[in-house]
Amino acid sequence: MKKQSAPALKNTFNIGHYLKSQKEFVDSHLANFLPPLHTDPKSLHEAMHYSVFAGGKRIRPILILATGEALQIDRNNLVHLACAVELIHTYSLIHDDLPSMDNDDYRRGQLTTHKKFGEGIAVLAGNALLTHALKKLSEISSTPEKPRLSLVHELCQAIGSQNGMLAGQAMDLETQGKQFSEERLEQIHSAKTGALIQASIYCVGLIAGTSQKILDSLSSFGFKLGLSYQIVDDILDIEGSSNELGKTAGKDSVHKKATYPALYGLKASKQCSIDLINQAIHQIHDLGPPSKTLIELARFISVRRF
Ligand code: GRG
Repeated sequence: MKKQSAPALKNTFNIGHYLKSQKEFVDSHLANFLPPLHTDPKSLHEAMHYSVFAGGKRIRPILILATGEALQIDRNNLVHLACAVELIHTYSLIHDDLPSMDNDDYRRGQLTTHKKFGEGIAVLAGNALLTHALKKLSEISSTPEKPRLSLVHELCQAIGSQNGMLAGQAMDLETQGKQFSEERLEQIHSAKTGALIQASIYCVGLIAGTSQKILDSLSSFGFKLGLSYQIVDDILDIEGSSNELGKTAGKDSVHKKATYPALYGLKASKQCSIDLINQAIHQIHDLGPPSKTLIELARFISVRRF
């Protein structure tokens, strides 16, 4: 008799439902995390709330929660970190959209902050989100002082001018319209987008008080995942519509930006993002079954369509 192969186990994990429920959890805390909406100066607080709630997938906070699940810590201990990272990310988007940067009219499907509130308030709203995030992080009562200081340090490093987000943005501006090498491209993407994602994941390890070995694995995982995230962002800029993306599509080639598709083409860029995710997943092999959701999320990131 012909042998039947064992039926494939049903994968009951639904990424769509998961992302929706985690986003709702994050959003339910973000409003209280921000300074109250109707307090002075009203225009500034209104612009901060507007920018944060204009939309957004909340991928970084969701990665933080999934990393927490992998390390088996209570997600309530990660709320401050998740909200702070989303505020920092939103600050970067507000400034990235300014006329002196990418000069965009739409973000997250809404008017950009400077289009809605004017350039002055938009600059201040970005600065205020960053400052508020760091203040709130320094106050987390559930995390002892030493790791709390370390996580503020890690995040500042990740968004600063020495290989952090600001470095990446500056290198991005310097490289526009010029020839660039493979190494330079990886450096720009890792700094501009990867570093904050990497630090977000690493900081969960700090809050969990995990071993240096696991911290190192989380760091390698986050590095590869963060780089893959920006490669997919480059791909979507070509393949996605402005409607799907909630921002103007096709701007990278107009601005002659350093991107993976510009250097390698679309097909090789897609393969590269998938390869990076497979390498990333390999890094957290030792975390075992609790990392299942984090792995699903990483896989989704390499093939996301929005
Ligand atoms: C200080 C003037 C001044 C400018 C700084 C910080 C900065 C400008 C730019 C950072 C560069 C940047 C915006 C990087 C992030 C790239 C990226 C992948 C953005 C999209 O992130 P998603 O897909 O977006 O998570 P949503 O809207 O879902 O949150």
